[in-house]
Amino acid sequence: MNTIISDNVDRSTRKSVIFPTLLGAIVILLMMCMGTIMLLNQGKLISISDGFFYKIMTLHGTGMVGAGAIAGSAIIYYFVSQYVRLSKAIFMTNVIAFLIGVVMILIGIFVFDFAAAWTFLYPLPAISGGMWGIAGAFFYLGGMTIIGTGFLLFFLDVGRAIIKKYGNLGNALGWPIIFGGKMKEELPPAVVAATMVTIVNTAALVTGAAVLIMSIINLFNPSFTIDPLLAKNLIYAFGHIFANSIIYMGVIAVYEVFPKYTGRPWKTYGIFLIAWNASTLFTMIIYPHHLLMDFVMPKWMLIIGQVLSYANGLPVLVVTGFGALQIIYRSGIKWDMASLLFFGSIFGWVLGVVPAIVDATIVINHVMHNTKWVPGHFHLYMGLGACAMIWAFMYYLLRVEGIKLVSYFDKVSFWIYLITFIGVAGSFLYSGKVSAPRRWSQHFPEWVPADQFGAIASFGVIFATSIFIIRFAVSSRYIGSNEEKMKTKDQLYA
Ligand code: HEM
Ligand SMILES: [Cu+2]
Repeated sequence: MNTIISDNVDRSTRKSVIFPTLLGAIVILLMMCMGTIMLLNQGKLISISDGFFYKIMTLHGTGMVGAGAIAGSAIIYYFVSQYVRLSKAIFMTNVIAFLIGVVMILIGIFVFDFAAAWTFLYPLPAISGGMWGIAGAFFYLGGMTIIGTGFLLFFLDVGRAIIKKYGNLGNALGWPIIFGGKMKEELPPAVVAATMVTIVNTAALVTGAAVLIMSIINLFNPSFTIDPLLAKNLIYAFGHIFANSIIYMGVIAVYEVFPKYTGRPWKTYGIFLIAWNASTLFTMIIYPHHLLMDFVMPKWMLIIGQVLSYANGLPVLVVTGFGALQIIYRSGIKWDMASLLFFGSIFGWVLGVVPAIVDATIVINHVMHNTKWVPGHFHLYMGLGACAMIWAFMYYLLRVEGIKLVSYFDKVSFWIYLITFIGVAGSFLYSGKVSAPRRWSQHFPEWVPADQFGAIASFGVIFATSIFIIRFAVSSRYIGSNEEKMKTKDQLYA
């Protein structure tokens, strides 16, 4: 059987998403290698200096989130362009800013030894105890500022385009429908999700820019100081929101693609819209769950942080999970790489939310928060959720061009990815359970077996990811090509 999958995206848009998607994917793969080096070191299978561990930890944390977001911006640009007019120039400006920022960050880390982690917690960048100088901190913080500015431009443009068509962001979040009215324009789920991401990320990026710039000024003029608690609040508001938004960017693709595979529409209805509105608000106000250990924080903020964390992603997760099941159930869906990966990504997202909810409980958090339990839960939903959505998007881009992808190799890679990623994240959760702290380059002997297990599993993740990327890279030259080439494509994987 051969279902024809197609969409209304024009050729120029198709072509322009190839580079950022591939760039994001390759950076993720390289960062996975950094992760493996860290695990091998924690597992005493290799030995690197502590300084080097913290450098690659800084790079891994920063790089993963940045790369996920740049690929996410391609997903937004690709699908949302069908409904509103986005600026290609601004989309590409963001990609260029990203590249410049990455180079600066690499210089900061590898030339000038910056290793304060992605959290760049004030005043650590300026006071490193001789580990790195002002130059390292400047290149790192400056690179982050440039990347953030690029993303801010991109989201401002998405917001502008949405407002132009829908009048205001409230309409694009479906308020008229929620309050029982009707809308003139059709409101596809992709636009609702893009609006949510635009709102939360604009807030995140402005917050991030503020604290980055204050930190940079502090580097050169130490008499200019910031309240450290305020700085921490700003940093975590920025980091929590921006990292979380990646999955909501990926979900846009889920909403667009399943209807094509099943021939059933994904509609926006009251509860769906309420869920997205709730997650918009929650995502922005629950970041204090990162500060539960800061006893000087106002208690009400911590309570909001805890209580709403339970509910944070849940509304969107529920409507997305149920929506997907409803659409797929008895639809005769054809399982190819794109549909498998999209379905797997929802599964991974659900799986990752469970340990997150456990951690968001204050009593448990006091015990668990600085353990590897925390990276454990976010590796589950970032790796199996957000990244799987990116891999799915790559396969979808090929599929929609009619490139046949029935290779056994790809499907085996899917299962390897799923199982070994559960292995990596599971090893983190287990380490957390046996009280291994997070961010320790050296582990006690009791913790070592789990690290070794995770390290071995990570080779499977790297292998499978390489297959996904090679497949996309090799076939991507056919994306946006003309009819004639399409014919040769059919022969390619027939
Ligand atoms: C093969 C896959 C991966 C491996 C082996 C890996 C390994 C690691 C290790 C060993 C750590 C340090 C844990 C500790 O605190 O002791 C870490 C931290 C982290 N990883 Fe991964 N990782 C992988 C994939 C990912 C993915 C897909 C993402 C996100 C898209 C990600 C994001 C992060 C972040 C944000 C941190 C926190 C860094 C920090 O604490 O400053 N990782 N990873
Ligand atoms: Cu958070």
